Amino acid sequence: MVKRSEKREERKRERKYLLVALAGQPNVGKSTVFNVLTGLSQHVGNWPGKTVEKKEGIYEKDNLIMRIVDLPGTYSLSSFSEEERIARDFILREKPDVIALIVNGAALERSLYLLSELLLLGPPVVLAVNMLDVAEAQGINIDVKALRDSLGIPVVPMVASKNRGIRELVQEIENLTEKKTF
Ligand SMILES: Nc1nc2c(ncn2[C@@H]2O[C@H](COP(=O)(O)OP(=O)(O)OP(=O)(O)O)[C@@H](O)[C@H]2O)c(=O)[nH]1
Ligand SMILES: [Mg+2]
Repeated sequence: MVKRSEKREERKRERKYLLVALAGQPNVGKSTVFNVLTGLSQHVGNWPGKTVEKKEGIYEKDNLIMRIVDLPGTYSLSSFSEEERIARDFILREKPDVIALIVNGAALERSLYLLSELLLLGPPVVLAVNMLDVAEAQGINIDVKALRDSLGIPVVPMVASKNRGIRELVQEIENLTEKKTF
């Protein structure tokens, strides 16, 4: 017979703790994704020694616990601005398990430079192509499969303000960390 305390220990062991960074340019929907995922668990403060706001929160579902950090919006990570330095230093120092890059699907090409910089930093990247409603209204059709195949990373179509694609983003984050041992 398995003792109750052993069972509890077993459940604890199965828990998966992940650190996830949300990156992207200003105004692409990062905070919308962050709010949907973290709800009331948010903690808002400042980055150490900086006047830039730091938001983090927890997403919890079954055995998955993700600490999510909403990085400052940046066009690049070349360290020209305080925001860029904060985003870059966070990724290099804290080594998140996954970086979720949120981009504006109506202006996709503008985000590819930031994507190329993130891919060089190490952690796996999932690309969330947001604002697809805006893209559609402009007659822009994004071929998600072609993007996925050419980039070789997971790509999630998304309309964050309508809650579309959020569940799929969590799933891709889980998939990327499947082989991680704790
Ligand atoms: N139409 C549309 N609007 C969206 C979508 N996602 C977010 N928005 C809206 O876009 C605006 C900007 O979203 P935020 O989540 O604040 O963007 P952000 O990337 O956090 O912006 P910064 O923090 O300023 O860098 C808000 O008014 C959102 O409601 C979407 O998929 N479609
Ligand atoms: Mg924001």
